[in-house]
Amino acid sequence: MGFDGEYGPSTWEWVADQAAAYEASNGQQANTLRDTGLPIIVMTTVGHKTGLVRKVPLMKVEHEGIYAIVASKGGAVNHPGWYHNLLADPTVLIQDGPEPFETTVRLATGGERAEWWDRSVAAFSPYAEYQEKTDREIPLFLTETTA
Ligand code: F42
Repeated sequence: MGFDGEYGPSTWEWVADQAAAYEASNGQQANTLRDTGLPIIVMTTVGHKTGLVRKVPLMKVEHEGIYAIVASKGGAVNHPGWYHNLLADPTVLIQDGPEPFETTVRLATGGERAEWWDRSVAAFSPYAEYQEKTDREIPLFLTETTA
């Protein structure tokens, strides 16, 4: 199926709406988190149970061409569904502007995770509150360097 399979919109309407508006405008609109002015990206994964194409807006945390993908889900008790998709298949599309690019992601651990967690909180301070809210360690993936 891959990324050209059937699209499965988020069950959170505001999220599905943001992904749709971002894509329809080539990243020119709906590219911040509500009125915070903070930039977002859109990640595309393939549902590991359904095979559906899933589009996931995320806060933009980028450094030297590498993006952090923070599975915060607002500090929810469980990881977001897309976390399991990434474990099953680390190949994703990342859209940060007009054109998505394909890359793979890997879980960050140890010192590298700590460095990127600080970078993520600097970009979006609520991540720190989310981590306070939940006992799970919020997973942080990194994209491989873009080719
Ligand atoms: N979420 C974050 O975790 N981090 C962020 O930085 C972030 C920023 C952000 C900015 C703007 C915005 O609009 C949303 C933002 N979100 C952020 C929310 C994010 O886009 C996701 O909505 C959120 O992380 C929850 O992801 P989720 O995959 O749990 O989505 C739920 C709501 C959902 O749609 N679930 C689907 C459903 O039908 O219930 C299934 C999704 C899925 O991928 N299912 C898999 C499949 O096979 O199809 C199976 C997954 C499994 O559980 O095994």
